[in-house]
Amino acid sequence: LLDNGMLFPRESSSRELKELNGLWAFRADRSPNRNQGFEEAWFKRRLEETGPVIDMPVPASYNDITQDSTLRDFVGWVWYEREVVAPAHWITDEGTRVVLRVGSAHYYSIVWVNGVKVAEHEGGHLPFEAEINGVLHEKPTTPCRITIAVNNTLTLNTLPPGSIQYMNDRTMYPDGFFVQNTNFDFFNYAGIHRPVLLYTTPKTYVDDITVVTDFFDNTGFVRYNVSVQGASSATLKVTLIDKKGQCVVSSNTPSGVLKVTDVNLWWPYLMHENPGYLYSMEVRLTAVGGSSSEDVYTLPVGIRTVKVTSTQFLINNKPFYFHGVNKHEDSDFRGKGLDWPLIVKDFNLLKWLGANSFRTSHYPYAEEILQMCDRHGIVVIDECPGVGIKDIRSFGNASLAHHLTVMDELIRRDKNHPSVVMWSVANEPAAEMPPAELYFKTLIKHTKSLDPTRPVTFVSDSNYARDKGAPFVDVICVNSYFSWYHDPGHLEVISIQLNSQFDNWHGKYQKPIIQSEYGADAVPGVHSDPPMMFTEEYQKLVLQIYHNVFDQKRKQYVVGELIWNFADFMTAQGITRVVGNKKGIFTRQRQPKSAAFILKERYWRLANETG
Ligand code: BDP
Repeated sequence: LLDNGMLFPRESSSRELKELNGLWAFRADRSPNRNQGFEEAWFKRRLEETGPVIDMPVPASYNDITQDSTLRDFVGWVWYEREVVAPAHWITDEGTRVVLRVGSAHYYSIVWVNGVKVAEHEGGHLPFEAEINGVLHEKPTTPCRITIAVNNTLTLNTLPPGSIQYMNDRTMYPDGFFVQNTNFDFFNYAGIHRPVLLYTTPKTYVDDITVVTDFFDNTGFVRYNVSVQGASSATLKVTLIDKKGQCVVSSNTPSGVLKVTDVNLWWPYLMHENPGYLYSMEVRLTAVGGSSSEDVYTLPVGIRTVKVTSTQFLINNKPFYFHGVNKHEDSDFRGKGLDWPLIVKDFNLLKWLGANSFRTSHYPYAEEILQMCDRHGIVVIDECPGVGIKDIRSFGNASLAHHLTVMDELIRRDKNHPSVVMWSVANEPAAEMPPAELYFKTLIKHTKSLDPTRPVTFVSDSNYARDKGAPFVDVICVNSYFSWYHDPGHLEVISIQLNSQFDNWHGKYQKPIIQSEYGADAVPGVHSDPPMMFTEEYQKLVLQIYHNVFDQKRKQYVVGELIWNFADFMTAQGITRVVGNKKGIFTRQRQPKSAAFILKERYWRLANETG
């Protein structure tokens, strides 16, 4: 198990923060074995001293920044570097702990500070950090050099998995030719995708906080646990503050239960006139002994419950119906890089649409996005990067061990977000393969042991009768593309096939069902009547026919519908993708296709009917 916390870095009276976003020096290691950077120890000197560099924005994927297709499609190590001058007192003050944090970098990262390795991390969608006091320059005026090497290679044991295929026929392929194969349908964008920053804490500090909430009548309960690192003895004060800034309850113990009278519950968007209510939990820690220092960390807390019955998904004991979307972190130029204008635009579009939820298909999104969900009451199914687990070798022990670690890291980061109501451990794995049974049994049991309070699912596209993972999930999530991947062009099959799908799954498992994906590609501006595949009319009709069936089944046990996809997104090049996947109801530039208006009308109607 992981031995330290991963609290979102926040400024406070005891913590400072310095963002390192902006331009970094950059070079892809194009040597045949992609190993020149290590052989020549590029981290030991300034990057521009070891070869040519270009400007690279952070955060951003590097793929779409230049005009060079070989960089867009690059596989291997790329090197980032920048210098920073830390405030002098960070270095001179004995009591200050300086931490370097990378929000995420895809896929494998190694970090050096002043030539000394400080961190190594596998996995492209979760943060990692290192305490760097020991390697900061002693002279406060000297800049400190940060080097980050990132490798996007995916193998059978990475998450998501992939494989490298060498083409050795020299009559067909140039020397050294290889391709990165993947089993997922989005571009394998790479680079430093989320903010890099330095922050400080005192040497005795709040390392982690866990909250679990409940309520009874008008009283809310916040069960909390604070873990502290540093001095062996410290005193602690925990205060819960409401939106008006009033202290509602406080305590002096590192763990306990805070009782909140006249509680304001956290409600989803459109289910309540005041959605997304957050309290602030201020933790004030005072180290006792030698240098008595204070650390202050404030965590937003939403008080709500989640429960699942055989036919319902309950939030605060009220039936919740997911009318929402699947998304991607994806946009022009930035690829998967965190971008505030895009994030805020997307939230405005979600609200315009009347969407109350989304799934983080197919990997954990930036924590900044979850914070927005908390504040706006957008409900989240939090998915790990377990997408494309199709090869039987990706069900082996090495893969499973890494998958368990990813769940550790995901839950450590996201456990306190009220918006997160369910974990999804995978998308469309080959769940009918024999090893899938033990794999999912182990994975879901592990997830539940890390967080006993939230339901767990994985998203299935396999046959209800042969799916070996479904017995272990709390909610059945099914993807289907009737009249698209099956019976293309035959809209008349949708009703019967969708009804059978629901009857079969619920008949077998007696669990609530979410239609976790459905949809059709539409090239914006392409029209035909009668409708044909790839036109806006066809996309609209597919949705409408699905909706008619949802309307019958949601009175029984269907608890949600998530369109595939919120917006068009980039994929690998291939014969079924016209510059990316076009199943968005918005274009990649976030303009509506005809289907968006159908969905908007429906979601607002559902909001009025179901709350
Ligand atoms: C589903 C996948 C999703 C794809 C979608 C599609 O879960 O990632 O993008 O199909 O093909 O099977 O559009």
